[in-house]
Amino acid sequence: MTHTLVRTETRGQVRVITVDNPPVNALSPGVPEGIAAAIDAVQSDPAIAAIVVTAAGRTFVAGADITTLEPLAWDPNAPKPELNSLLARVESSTKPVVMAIHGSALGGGLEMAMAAAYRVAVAGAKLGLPECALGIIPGAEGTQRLPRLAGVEKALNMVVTSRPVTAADALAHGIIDEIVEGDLVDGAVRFADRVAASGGPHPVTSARTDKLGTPAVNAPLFDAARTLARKVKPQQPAPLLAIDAIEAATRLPFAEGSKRETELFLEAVRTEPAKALIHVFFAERAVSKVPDLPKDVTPAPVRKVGIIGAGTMGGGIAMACTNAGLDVILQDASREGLDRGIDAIRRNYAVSVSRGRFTEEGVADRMARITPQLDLAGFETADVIIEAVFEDMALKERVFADMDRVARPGAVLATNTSTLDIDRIAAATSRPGDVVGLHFFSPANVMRLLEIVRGTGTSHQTLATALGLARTLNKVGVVVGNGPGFVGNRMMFPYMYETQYMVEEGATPAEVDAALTGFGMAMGMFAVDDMAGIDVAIRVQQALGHFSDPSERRPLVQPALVEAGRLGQKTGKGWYQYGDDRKPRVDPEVVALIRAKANEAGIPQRAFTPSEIVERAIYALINEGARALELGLALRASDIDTIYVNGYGFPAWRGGPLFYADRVGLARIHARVSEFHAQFGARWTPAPLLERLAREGGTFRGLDRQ
Ligand code: 3H9
Repeated sequence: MTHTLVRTETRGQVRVITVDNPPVNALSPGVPEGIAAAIDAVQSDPAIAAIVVTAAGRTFVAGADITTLEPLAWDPNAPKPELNSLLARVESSTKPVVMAIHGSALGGGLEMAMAAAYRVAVAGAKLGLPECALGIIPGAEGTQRLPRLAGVEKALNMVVTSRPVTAADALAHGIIDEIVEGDLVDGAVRFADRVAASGGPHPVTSARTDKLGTPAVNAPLFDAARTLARKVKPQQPAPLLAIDAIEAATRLPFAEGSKRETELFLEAVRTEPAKALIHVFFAERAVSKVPDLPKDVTPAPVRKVGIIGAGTMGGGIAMACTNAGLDVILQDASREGLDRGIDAIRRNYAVSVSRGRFTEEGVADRMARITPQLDLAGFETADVIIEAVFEDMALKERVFADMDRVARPGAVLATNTSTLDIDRIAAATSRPGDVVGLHFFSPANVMRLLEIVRGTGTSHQTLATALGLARTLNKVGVVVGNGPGFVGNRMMFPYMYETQYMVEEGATPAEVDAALTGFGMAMGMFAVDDMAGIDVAIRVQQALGHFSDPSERRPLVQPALVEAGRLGQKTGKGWYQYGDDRKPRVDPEVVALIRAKANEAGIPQRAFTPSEIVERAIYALINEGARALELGLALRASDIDTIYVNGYGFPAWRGGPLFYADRVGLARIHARVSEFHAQFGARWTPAPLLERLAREGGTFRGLDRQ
């Protein structure tokens, strides 16, 4: 039986058109045609006075179908999804059309809704034009209709930030006409009856000009929007192109403005950031698909989480859980540790309240759902227990033996280790099937990445529940294998060492960091090292067994900084010095220390260009990523991209390290890695997978699609 994408029913004198294209009612082929046909069907039907368009399932139409937009990014001859004729039908309907919105009306979904005479929504609905987050611009007349409904300033803000607005905000700005209490379709039909009875005339969005302002009023708005776009999304053309399209709405008649929008849309979709951001969109959604996980294994419900260890990680995880509405038992063996942990949580929440992110009541509710305690009483009621104690195998083994003793059968037993062997930890229990790694990233309540480490014995059920928990916590859970450093840290260390070697060869930390942030990294490597703690980095590299071969080159300055008590931000000094504002400042003492160490070791000094810095740092990351992929530590190349974009500040608009490598060209990357290999020796041995793909003219993306 074929699925009907668009169905209709009649309620009194109202024809209700329901889009039913799970999961998010995207405007996939067949949907626009179905809606248009359903509208056409009643144009001359005297029994129908109005039309309601709504959607089945969890959301209104969440946009054009991105799978049909992706080919456009890669192939200039691919056809643009055609939505304009649907919009014309909606707008020119002889019967007033009321769009009934729940869930999200995004992109093409909102664009279709804005073509109607009226829009109503439930209070929880979200409305937005998030196209710039995909590196494109609204391409179905959204840049022309939104300023007509909401005014230029609001339209600019919504499009440049890509952030959806609430129904209340949409009502206040004229984007919707009413918020419906109770059943949405009932309310929409009542609204439709009312407007039909009024006899019209009904509003025609494209004909409106009352909110389009004047050139004098608009000029500073466009200036401000362009400044904001350059600041928040430097190196991305889409926001600026979207602003141009909105400006066209204010200067040109509707039809010409729409034509200009199409030109700008096609320009945006063919850029590198569009390719990369669309890749990232699908990559983030692919992570939940684990090929060998049977479909009938579904996540067990998680309501209560026990956390062992109230340090920075334990506290952050507790906040992530309570923010998601879960109950938390937070245990620490020492009264002092527990008090410090709870204090830190309180302080963090106070900052959130002062920034208006949470209300006092919201925080009180969150705190009330955290039970601090010194023992494991009540842990038998937890669905998941997460260990977040010091990175010490003997200690973790003891903690897991305790967890095994108290946990109810079937509870997930998780470790937050970033370095240790999950199988050894699991062996301390009588139920290795229930054990999994949940590697949160600091601060755990903020960072979206969660590495889900699958041990040899981890059961399908445990894995499914871990993936479900990641979703509950609004995190991107990526399943990785149990190898030293898993995927993220395994790749980060070669990258970090290379930045330090360049500094020893004549660059400065500030030069290296500037080159990396210029490339688009959220932070430079030295600033990251200072933030995480230089002593911590050294402990992790020891735990990973790096430099066990005494003939290997090893960083010289990092240990000297630790010896000098320069541990990073926490001591006010590390690779940089820090004032109260926690901003890194160049410290001549460190530069002198670096030169002294290099001199002692007889390392010749020279100048570096930013592009050389980027190549040495980022290609080290790519080469190790290829190795991790080949070893099966990641399920797909795009999982590695997802890890780096969500956990390590890699620019999403470059798609992640392996996507970026594809775009540079693997032959070129391989050639450069081989040069570094000849120059620097074994640490630059090209990964066999990189070598093979370069030879065969393949790509990481192609590998994922096989
Ligand atoms: C646009 O409209 C362009 C127009 O201006 C111009 C055209 C000419 N298309 O996120 P989830 C899939 S651009 C195709 O996990 P949630 C997604 O891949 C579009 N597929 O759900 C996933 O598939 P799978 C502007 C889509 O409940 C599944 O749906 N719109 C689309 O956490 C579930 O997704 C946007 O940018 C799509 N548009 O969140 C909105 N959307 O199950 C993008 C989703 O196989 N979407 N899928 O992995 C979202 O932000 C979220 O999906 C949403 C639901 C908030 C709606």
